[in-house]
Amino acid sequence: MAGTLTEKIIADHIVDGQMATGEEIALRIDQTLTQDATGTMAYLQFEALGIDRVRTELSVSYVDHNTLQTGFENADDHRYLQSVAARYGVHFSRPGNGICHQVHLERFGVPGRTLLGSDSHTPTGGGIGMIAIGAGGLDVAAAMAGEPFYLNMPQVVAVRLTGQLTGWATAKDVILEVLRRLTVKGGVGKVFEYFGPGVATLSVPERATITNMGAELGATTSLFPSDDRTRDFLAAQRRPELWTMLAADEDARYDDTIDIDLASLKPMVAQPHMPDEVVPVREIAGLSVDQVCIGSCTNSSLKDLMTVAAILKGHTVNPGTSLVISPGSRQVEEMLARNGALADLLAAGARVLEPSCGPCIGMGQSPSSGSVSVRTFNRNFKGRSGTADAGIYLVSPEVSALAAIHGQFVDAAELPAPPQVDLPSEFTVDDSMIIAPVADSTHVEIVRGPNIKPIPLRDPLPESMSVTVLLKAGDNITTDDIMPAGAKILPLRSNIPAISEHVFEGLDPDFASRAQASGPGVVVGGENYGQGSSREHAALAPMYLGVQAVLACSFARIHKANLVNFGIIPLVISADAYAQLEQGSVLSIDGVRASIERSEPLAATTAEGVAVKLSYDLSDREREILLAGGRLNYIRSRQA
Ligand code: MIC
Ligand code: SF4
Repeated sequence: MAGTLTEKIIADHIVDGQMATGEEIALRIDQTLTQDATGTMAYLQFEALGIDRVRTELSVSYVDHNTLQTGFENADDHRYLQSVAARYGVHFSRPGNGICHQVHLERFGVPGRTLLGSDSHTPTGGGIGMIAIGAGGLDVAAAMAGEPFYLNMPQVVAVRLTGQLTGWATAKDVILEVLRRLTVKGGVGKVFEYFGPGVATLSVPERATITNMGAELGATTSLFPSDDRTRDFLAAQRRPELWTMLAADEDARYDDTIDIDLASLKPMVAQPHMPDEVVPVREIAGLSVDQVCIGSCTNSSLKDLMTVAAILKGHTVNPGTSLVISPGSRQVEEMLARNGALADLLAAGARVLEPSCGPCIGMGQSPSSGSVSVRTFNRNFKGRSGTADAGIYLVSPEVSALAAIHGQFVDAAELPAPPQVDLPSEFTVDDSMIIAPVADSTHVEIVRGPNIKPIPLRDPLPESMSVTVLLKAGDNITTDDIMPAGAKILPLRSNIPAISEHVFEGLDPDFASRAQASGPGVVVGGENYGQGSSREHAALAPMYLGVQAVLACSFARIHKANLVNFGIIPLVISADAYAQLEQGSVLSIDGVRASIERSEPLAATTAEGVAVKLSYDLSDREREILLAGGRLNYIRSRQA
């Protein structure tokens, strides 16, 4: 039967279930990646599984998020990660070596393989023709232990690219255009497969920009075929033997098709505070810009930064604007240094940071009060930058370089085409900052600093519940809303009691104390609850505070899986029920266990006697996990 590329790679890896849309399937995972902000929990959970060595083809632990060391915590966590990697057979990419997704693409990605990463932008690997999926740390720990990854068979949407980008339009504008059309919830339950004659006009790093930011659609993943451009990329990275030609069959059937004529695209911008608030840059030309940040896993490749250097060459950054650049990897930075582009960036007045996530996750460089910050990143959620009242605008590196020079948004349509940069056919390959595991590692001692606290566990699901609505939130609540990040809170990622004090802090500073005072509770949300990152702390910390269930109109994929993993029931309510529930309402839910056992809907009754129907969309396996009180309990009970 003719197949999409997605179906072909899934068919190669499926170990359970049927490839029917919406059905739960289990996939064999070839590669995993973790980063430091989610990795400490992932490895603590891996340790709890009691396996002697990872069972994947390749597992890599990156340190790229928590790189500001304002106290001992992050440095201690890095030491833990390095030692636990050495102990269990995991490659360790040292701090300073770059952002996980950029480095993984350069050094480890292989067309046709599956990659599971404890970071929502893992689909970056789709740029090289992988099925690369973001998940919570516990799912990644289980994959390292050789367990399959479970997901619902997604719909496959074709994105047909024709024509060629012209002028100042870039790969970033392709994905901004998709976001403009589909919104931040338009991709839930879908894989976006790019094809058509326009594909060959895009290099692998450009493709990776598109698959990376496909995460903002809520998509399961996005991917490109593996073709001659992929072969060139792997050859430039001195890994030519890993290339294979991969594409969908000519007559593959897709669930939907989107057409994009690359030649028609103009520079776009996502305005505050959502990645789908997209308009042409022209519409806001002249708006004054206080800060420009270039980097992140979306736009920090050698081509991106060489283009920025070529645009900035001979200019000085506008006096009213601060320009910050964080290269994607040490490879990128070293090549910029050797070819002179770094000197051009410095001469123009750029503040160059180490290769890491940096300002993208609020790890430094928070903008000034009420300011406009223009970024090449992928998320502009309110407050994520560390400045609650700043407005974050997402654009291409080219548009951001113009903003840095002029101190305002510039409509590039009026300007001559941007400088074209020549990329070398061979990249500087030096893996000395990646520590490969050794064969006999049983003697390796794992180093744990005082910041690392045990993982809290939940009891098995109770028979009935009396719960208070702790918070009523709106649509598109992000995991940054639930569990904020930033330089002050991220160092607490391996300390659940401490980090839980910050749950929902930006929306409601009293949430944590109220939750602890009120006993068992629930959170009410609208559509697309939990969009954004993969951080399982957005489930673990609420669990620690006594949250038993989330009642929402719909859920984002990764967060829903994280809720189940930590024993919080993701319950679906109607818009009417949403309207009836208020903060402070007390609900009684009877027969919880029995109903979940029988796969029947639940009902809650308010103190006023109003009945609210609570449904759910959970596989048999997920129901068992909930009954056990979470996935760690579930795995342990099965092992016993
Ligand atoms: C993000 O971009 O929000 C992060 C930080 O990379 C997260 C992971 C995390 O919270 O550690 C993600 O995207 O999954
Ligand atoms: Fe890091 Fe930002 Fe990419 Fe998340 S989105 S992995 S914080 S660079």
